[in-house]
Amino acid sequence: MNTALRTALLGASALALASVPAQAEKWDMPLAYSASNYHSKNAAKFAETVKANSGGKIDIVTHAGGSLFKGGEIFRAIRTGQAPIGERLISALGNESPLFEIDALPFLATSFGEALKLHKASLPVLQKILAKKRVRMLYAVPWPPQGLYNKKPVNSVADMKGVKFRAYNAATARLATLMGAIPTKIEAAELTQAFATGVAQSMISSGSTGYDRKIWEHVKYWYDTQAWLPKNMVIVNTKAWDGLDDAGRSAISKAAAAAEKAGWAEAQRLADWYKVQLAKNGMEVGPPSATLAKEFRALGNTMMAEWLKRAGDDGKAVIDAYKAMN
Ligand code: PCA
Repeated sequence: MNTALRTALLGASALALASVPAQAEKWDMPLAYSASNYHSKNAAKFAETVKANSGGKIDIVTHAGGSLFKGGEIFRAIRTGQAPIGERLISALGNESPLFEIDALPFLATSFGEALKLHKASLPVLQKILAKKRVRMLYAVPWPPQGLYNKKPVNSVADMKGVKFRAYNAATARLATLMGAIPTKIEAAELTQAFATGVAQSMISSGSTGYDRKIWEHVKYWYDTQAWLPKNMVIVNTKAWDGLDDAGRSAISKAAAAAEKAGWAEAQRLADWYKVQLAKNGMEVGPPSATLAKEFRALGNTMMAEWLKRAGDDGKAVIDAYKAMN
């Protein structure tokens, strides 16, 4: 190749490089739940919006179903910077702080309206705790109200004695123990296998997760106990966040606000639809018996008293702020 041609080619490729947006960021975003779930779809839409808002400079790629990091690994991965951004079930982080368990306390907030108030009341203290761990919450979206899945009919808590119970956080494990059931922690991504092999026979979760995992292949009953509405949150590593310019941070903040709004609306829209799908696939779906409802409330009171002891003044302050909103 003659020198003139080589110079021309090098010049052309340098020009091509220069036309790539300066410092385009590619961010991998681990998600624990299946790609078809509305939380994951909402995160994918959030990623698209960030890309559009940033003129292509911030390219977030979602990895659903625990494929990049498993649910139990996601918080640590983001805290340590292995992943800049990701989604995690807030109440599974009770070992980081009891405050994270506030949205999984039975019967504290049992409707979408109450859950939104609890979200607003708890957000400032949660952001403070997260900031100490070098993490920032961008948005949070609820799961529909939690109900009891079981292989056999449940008329009272006594029917749960010795049942192998799938827990997704410390609160559901504690509830199982209080019922006389035997808890095992299992991520949603591993649920189908756990029920198929008999490792789990029961759980408390929304119609959403039962639907995603085709739970009717293993379990016949779902009791609509409306016990609480836990939330997923999308969090970003503070160093990654601080590394963006103002325009980048604003692109993400705007997309996060839109995702939070859309996510709450979608959860609410789907809540009844999921119940219909469970019934259509042969499950018995209905309210708990008066006895079960009463016993559940009593267990909820025990758990609230236990939590208030662990969560101290910060916990009490959030509960008081929440109650003042009602
Ligand atoms: N589904 C998630 C958490 C709460 C819910 O409804 C799960 O079962 O893992």
